[in-house]
Amino acid sequence: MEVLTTTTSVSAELMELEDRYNAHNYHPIPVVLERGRGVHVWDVEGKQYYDFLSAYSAVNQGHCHPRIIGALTEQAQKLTLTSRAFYNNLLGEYAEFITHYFGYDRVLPMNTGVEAVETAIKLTRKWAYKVKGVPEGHAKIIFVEGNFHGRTLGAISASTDPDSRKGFGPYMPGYVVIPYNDLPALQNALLDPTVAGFLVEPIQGEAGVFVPDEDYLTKAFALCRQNNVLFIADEVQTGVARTGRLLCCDHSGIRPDLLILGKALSGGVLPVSAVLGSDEVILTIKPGEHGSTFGGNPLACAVAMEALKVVEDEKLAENAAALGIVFRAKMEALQSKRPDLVKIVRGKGLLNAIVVNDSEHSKTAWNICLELAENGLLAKPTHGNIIRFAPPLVMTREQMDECCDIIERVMLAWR
Ligand code: IF1
Repeated sequence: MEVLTTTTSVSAELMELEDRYNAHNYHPIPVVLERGRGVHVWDVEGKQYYDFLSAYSAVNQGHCHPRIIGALTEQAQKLTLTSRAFYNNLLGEYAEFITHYFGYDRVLPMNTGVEAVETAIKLTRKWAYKVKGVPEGHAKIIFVEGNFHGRTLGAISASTDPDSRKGFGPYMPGYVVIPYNDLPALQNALLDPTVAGFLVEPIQGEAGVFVPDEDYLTKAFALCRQNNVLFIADEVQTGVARTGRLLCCDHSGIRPDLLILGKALSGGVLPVSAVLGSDEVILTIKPGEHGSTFGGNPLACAVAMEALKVVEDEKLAENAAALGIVFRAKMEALQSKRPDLVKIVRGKGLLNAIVVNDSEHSKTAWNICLELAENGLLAKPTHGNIIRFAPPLVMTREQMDECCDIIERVMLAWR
C-alpha cells in the first residue's frame, strides 16, 4: 500500500485498518478523507483538496450541499422507509416532479445506477415480448465495446474490460456487443428482428471519456426508431448537468426511449437511481414483477427533488458548459508546452480527461495523480494512462483557474 510523503500516522493507521478488514476491491489514491463541502474535501490531517473526481460524478451539486442536506435531515426525522408494501406521501409527488423535469410519462425508482441499468434491461425484454412481438426468451440487446454499466452479472456480461468481466462467468445470454461510434456496425446488428434495445453511454466515462462523433447519437437513435428498437441511454455518469446540458443526449437533440439516471440524482447524498420512459414501455412490468426494498423510499424522494431543484436554480449545466471550455482550453495550451506528456485532451462540459503520452500500462498517470494530491487536487486515472477530471459543477471561475494552475504546475515540472 502506498502512502503520500506528507501522510501522518493517522492516515496510515486508517489505511492499514481498512486494508486489514475490508475487501481489496479497490486501489485508492492514498488520501483519507473526513469532510467535504462544495468543491473541497479535507483529509484526516485537515489538508484541503479540490475534488476533481466528484465521486465519479455523483456530487455534481458539490459535497454536502446545504439545501440537499436540509431535505435529507428534515425527511429523516419523519419517515425514511416504508417499503412499497404501502404507499408513502412523497413517491407520487416525486414521480410527478421527475417525469415533468425530464419530459417522460413514467419513472421506475431504484437505488444504485446498476440496478437502474438492470431494470432497463428487464423492461426492454418485457417490451420485446409483450409489445414488439419477439418470441419469449429470444430478445437481444445491443451494447458497445468499452461500455461500463456497473458491476452486476447482468452489467458485466456486456463488458469488454477483462478487469470487470474475467472470472465471473457464465454470462447473460442475449447480448450483442458492437464497436462504439460505428453506425454501420449498429445498422447491421439491427437487421436481427429479435433485437429489442440498444443500450449506450452518450459519452463513455470509464473507458476514458470517449466522446463519439457529433452525429453518432442522432443517427443511432434514428436507426433504432426505423427498426422498432428501444434507444436506451445510460446517463448515470453523464446525466444531471455533468456535460453542460441537463442530459448528454440533449446535445444531440434526442430523447431516449429509456433514460437511466443515478449518482447525482441525489447529489451524492444517498443511492437514488431511476429509469424514465413512456407508458408503453414502463407499464409492461406489472405488480410483483420487479422492485426493491429501498426503491422509491420517501427519504430518496425528498433528497432527489431538492438535488434536481438545485441543478436548475444554480444553473449547473450552464456553469459546466462554460467552465468546461475554460478547462479544455487551458489543458490544450498545456499540451502545446508539453506534447511529450499530454497526448490528448477531450471531454464535454465538466467531464474531461487527459491522455498521458505513455503506454496504458505505465504508472505515469498514477504518479501524476499522487503529485496532484500533494498539491491539493484529487484526481484518479480511469485506465492506465488516462486521467479523468470531473469537479463538482458548482465550481467558480476563480477556483477553476486555481485548479488549472495546480495541474499546469505539476505537469510542466514533470520529469
Ligand atoms: C465502481 C467506474 C465510473 C457508470 C455508468 C452505471 C454505473 C456507473 C455509466 C453503475 C458507475 C462508478 C462505479 C464505481 C466507479 C464508477 C465508475 F469507474 F466504475 F466506471 F464512474 F466511471 N453506468 N460508475 O459510470 O452505477 O451501480 O455504481 O451506482 O464500480 O468502481 P452504480
